[in-house]
Amino acid sequence: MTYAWRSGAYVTRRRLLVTGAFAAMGAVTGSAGTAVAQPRGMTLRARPAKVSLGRRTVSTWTYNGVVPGPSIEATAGETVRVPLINALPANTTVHWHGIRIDPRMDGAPGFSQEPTRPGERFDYVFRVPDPGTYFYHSHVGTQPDRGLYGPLIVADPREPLSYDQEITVLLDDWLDGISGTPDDALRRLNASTQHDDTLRSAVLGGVAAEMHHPLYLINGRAPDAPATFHSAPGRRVRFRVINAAADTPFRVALGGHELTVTHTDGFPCKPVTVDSILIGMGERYDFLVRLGSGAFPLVALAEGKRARAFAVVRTSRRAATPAKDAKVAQLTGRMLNYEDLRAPRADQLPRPSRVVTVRLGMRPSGNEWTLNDRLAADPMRVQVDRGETIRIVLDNESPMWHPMHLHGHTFQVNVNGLRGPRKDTVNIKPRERLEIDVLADNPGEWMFHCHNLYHQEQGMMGALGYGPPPRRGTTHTGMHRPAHKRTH
Ligand SMILES: [Cu+2]
Repeated sequence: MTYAWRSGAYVTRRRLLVTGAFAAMGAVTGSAGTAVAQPRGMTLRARPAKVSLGRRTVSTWTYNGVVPGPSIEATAGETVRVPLINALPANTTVHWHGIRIDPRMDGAPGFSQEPTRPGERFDYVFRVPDPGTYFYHSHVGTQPDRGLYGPLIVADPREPLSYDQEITVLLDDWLDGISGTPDDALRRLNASTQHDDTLRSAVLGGVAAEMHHPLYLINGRAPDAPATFHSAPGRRVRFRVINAAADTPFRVALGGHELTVTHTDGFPCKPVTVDSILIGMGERYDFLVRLGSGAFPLVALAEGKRARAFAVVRTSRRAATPAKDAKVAQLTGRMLNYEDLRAPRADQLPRPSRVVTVRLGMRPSGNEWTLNDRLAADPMRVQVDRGETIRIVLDNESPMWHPMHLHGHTFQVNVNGLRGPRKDTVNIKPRERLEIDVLADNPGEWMFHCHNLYHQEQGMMGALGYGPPPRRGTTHTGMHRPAHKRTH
């Protein structure tokens, strides 16, 4: 534990990523936040492993043999060094989701980086310009629906919030090694033109997902052997919630507590207090909670799926452990809306100078998803000039919601003419139009895609690029890209 003098009060800054196995022993992983910048590094070895998800052990692909992968922690302004060693039987990359990164380090195969081949190594070296809650994951094929993801937490050297403890929560849906592999799941979807009508969610305006996953996880643990986060009554805790799932939007609540939301996708927002948050794939929310005394269910309801992920927040040794199906009144209380969220003045982007429309569509096949009628093989491209701000109107003409993610930038959502939150991933419901303002401040050729992994693999992948399109067969960095090395 370290103490730092801030605004006339001692602030305790402790960071805890508690895995279920460690929590069961009363131990925690993670390191104390410090005021002194230190070089950060962590080798990621992508490799097959057997992992325990609670009562169930599965064979999957991991970073360093654990799910989630190790927590990578840095301070804004630092340079992070992460050698990737590929011990998988397939090409892979690491994408640093939400980071305004050097494009050569973005892990976007076919855009700005060659994938790393089996047995090879690639050194990711990049600066993290902005504090906040991020994560990393493979960006090759269906690999993110295996165990290839982990948290990336960037501390603010001038953290304005005061709190006693941090808890990082990674949400995931899991099928690998239980109902085949994610590639099997994609093949099943590609062979079907019908959507499963049981997967409906009122808050997402229709069918919410492509499939039922057998398990829903918090920090790699299923509800039958949940992660336990240990704290103390009266502590003010900063939760950092990351939705790393492939196909599951979650509604998150903590039994008996309100949540004061402070950050959207890493960036600050004007604090707003709610009972629950809806979090799409690729989104992150930070919220503060003053904990009561007891043992409380932390629940992530899988929207449309009649299932949940579950963990326990314990501040009392004596309190009975809540049941995994415990009723949590907050789930049906006031849910966070984008309309509730405002970026503070310092984080507002310049007004846009022009408007571009991107239509989200579904082909009559029912299993191909388009951006401006185009599929990933011949992608839509939004062209920008360095320094301009453009407004992108996301017009969802398809019958499903989509969490759209832009690489390399954080945009500002324009909510009913008001200056909404800074985000890099935004949910658009069926038949909804939503405006995002993008400041073109990071030249490169960037992915712009649906973060439903299966929609991405069924075509919903476009580009945002600076200046004229790159020549075919080259990447933004000018590397020759031989046809045989294409990943899809
Ligand atoms: Cu989608």
